[in-house]
Amino acid sequence: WDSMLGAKLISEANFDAVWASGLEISASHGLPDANILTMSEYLERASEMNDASNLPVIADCDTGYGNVNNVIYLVEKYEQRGIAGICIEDKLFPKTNSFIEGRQDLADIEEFCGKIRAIKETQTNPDFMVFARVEALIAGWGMEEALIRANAYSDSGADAILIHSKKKDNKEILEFCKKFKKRKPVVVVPTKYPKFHEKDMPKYGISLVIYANHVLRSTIKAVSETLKILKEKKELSSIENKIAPLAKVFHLQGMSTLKEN
Ligand code: SPV
Ligand code: MG
Repeated sequence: WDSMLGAKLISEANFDAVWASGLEISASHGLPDANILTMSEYLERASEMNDASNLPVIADCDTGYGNVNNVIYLVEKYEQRGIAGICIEDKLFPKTNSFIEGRQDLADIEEFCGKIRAIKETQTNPDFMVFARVEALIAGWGMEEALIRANAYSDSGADAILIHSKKKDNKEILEFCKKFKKRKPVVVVPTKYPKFHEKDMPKYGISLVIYANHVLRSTIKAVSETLKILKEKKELSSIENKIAPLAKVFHLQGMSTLKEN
């Protein structure tokens, strides 16, 4: 899926920010979400999203692509390209997507805190944000571990805590929020627990929701359906009302400005 068109549509739909998803960027290259791509490749896409929309871009930076020195370099580069904030997760490089079954090794707490402190010391724009993502629940290390980490990352200067869960309901997220006591804004990614309604989130201290893969998944389905119809050589007119009109394409391309010029 296209980063520039995607960001334009997100902007048109009046969202507050664009999530430069590691999963989506990897998938758009036909590659697993496992740091097969390099930092520069992820940055290139995040940067395209930033250029194409008037929204802040929050970039998924996985584990920071290495140790604290990689993270320092990353912050310099992402800030230079105007990215509004980054999210780093407490796993080991190379990470794998949180929903892949099997072992998910977690970073040493102190080392991860060092990365957060380094980001805060390196950033030159005071508004540049770092979300620290806690993977303890994903890795099966339990609630206590998740809270120890969320508190340590908060103490190290994280602007928000992203708590990730792969449970089918929101129970562990709610337990986390209650015990975390709104120490920092909480960010959630309700891919696996879609019944948790946004209107019920603020009272638990949840300030931001990331719809991490819904655009990619809807694109895959829509494109596959169109291709099926084309391949079956049904009448072309049968898809005409299912796809965007060319006028929409011209609009996204800025054709009217071109004509005016
Ligand atoms: C992403 O969009 O790449 C994320 C969210 O990190 S998740 O896929 O749920 O890990
Ligand atoms: Mg990711």
